[in-house]
Amino acid sequence: MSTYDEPEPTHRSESTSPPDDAVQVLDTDGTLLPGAQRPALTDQALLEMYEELVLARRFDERATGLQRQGRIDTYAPMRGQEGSQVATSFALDDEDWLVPTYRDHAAKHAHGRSYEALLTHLSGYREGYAVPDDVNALPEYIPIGTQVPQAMGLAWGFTMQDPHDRAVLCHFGDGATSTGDFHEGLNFASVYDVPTIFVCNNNQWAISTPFEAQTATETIVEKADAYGVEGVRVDGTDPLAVYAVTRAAVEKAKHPAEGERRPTLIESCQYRLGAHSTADDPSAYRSEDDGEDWEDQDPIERLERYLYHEGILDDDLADEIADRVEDCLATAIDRAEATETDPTRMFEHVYEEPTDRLREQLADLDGLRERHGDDAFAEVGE
Ligand SMILES: Cc1ncc(C[n+]2csc(CCOP(=O)(O)OP(=O)(O)O)c2C)c(N)n1
Repeated sequence: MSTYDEPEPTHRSESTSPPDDAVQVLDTDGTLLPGAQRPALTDQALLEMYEELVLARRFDERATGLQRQGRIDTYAPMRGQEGSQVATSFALDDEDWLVPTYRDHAAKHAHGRSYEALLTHLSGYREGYAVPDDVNALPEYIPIGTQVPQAMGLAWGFTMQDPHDRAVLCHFGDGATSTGDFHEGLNFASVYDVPTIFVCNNNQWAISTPFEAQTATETIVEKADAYGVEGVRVDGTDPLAVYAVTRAAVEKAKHPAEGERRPTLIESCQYRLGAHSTADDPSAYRSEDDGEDWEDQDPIERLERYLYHEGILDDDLADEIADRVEDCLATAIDRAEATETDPTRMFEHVYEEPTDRLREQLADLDGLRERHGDDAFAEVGE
């Protein structure tokens, strides 16, 4: 006999927006909040951040469309989360490393990956997963939480090199904080004082599991205390606030003051406005009014209003940016779709020396290609 009662499914998360204790710089109307300061970003840098956000939103729309047409594989949308992604990458220096998840398209692009490369890997081409020589970003992680100790290990490795002033920033979701990897990564980083910035993009849902069912604590950030690292809770829909707290964490990771610990845990509070992925139907597990208090928290509109208030952006410039964004994405899609590769490359780099099994599979594929020609494979893909 079971003594365990299945919990009733929760159809509404209890999140409110913005949380009272989260760091904010901008009000939703785009004005600076009392006592808040504009971070040390030039007008030009702010415009670049804005363009990056507009690009991210359009990439999301275009990628969703491409997936619906069968032109790319399953896609994880980021609507509502772009502000946090772009701002954390803006806070990194080029030599710092980004360790992203499957939802961090904008974070990767803002740290230097091209949208063409991102589309290439979303189309299944191995080339899109390669870590380029000139961009310090790892490919996306699909297993939840595994990147946390790995990012920490990368950062720990840097401390053993000379010079070692490089930080590693690692993204993960609220669901990842329920994995052992999250706790091991934080603990190790703290004990060995490793230059890592752990960013939990708390979008309130881990597919159908709401935040309240994920943890019995009120917040994620309070877990930082258990590991003796600094914890900061920030409004993830306020790009300037996210930039400010992340930049401070990056500085501390690389140049800690006397007695200061290098790692930081940032809880970036936001809401997943769309589906978990293009294979998900959120109406199956969350009510229509869930997250409605997040709806006027659009990170792009928030920064846009600020830039208009400050006279940094006007309609002409906004139109110019919108046109540039369309051109950039059209070119990225054309180039990604023109990718050609040899399918046998999927057998390379699995092991240093291919196993007998892999050799057999490669020989099978060669045989099929000889008998049927490559066009037969293209037809299967259509
Ligand atoms: C180790 C592991 N367990 C389960 C899954 C299946 N899975 C894919 S996404 C997901 C939810 C992740 O939620 P969260 O960490 O909050 O990130 P989000 O997708 O909301 O950004 C799960 C359980 C997985 N990918 N890896």
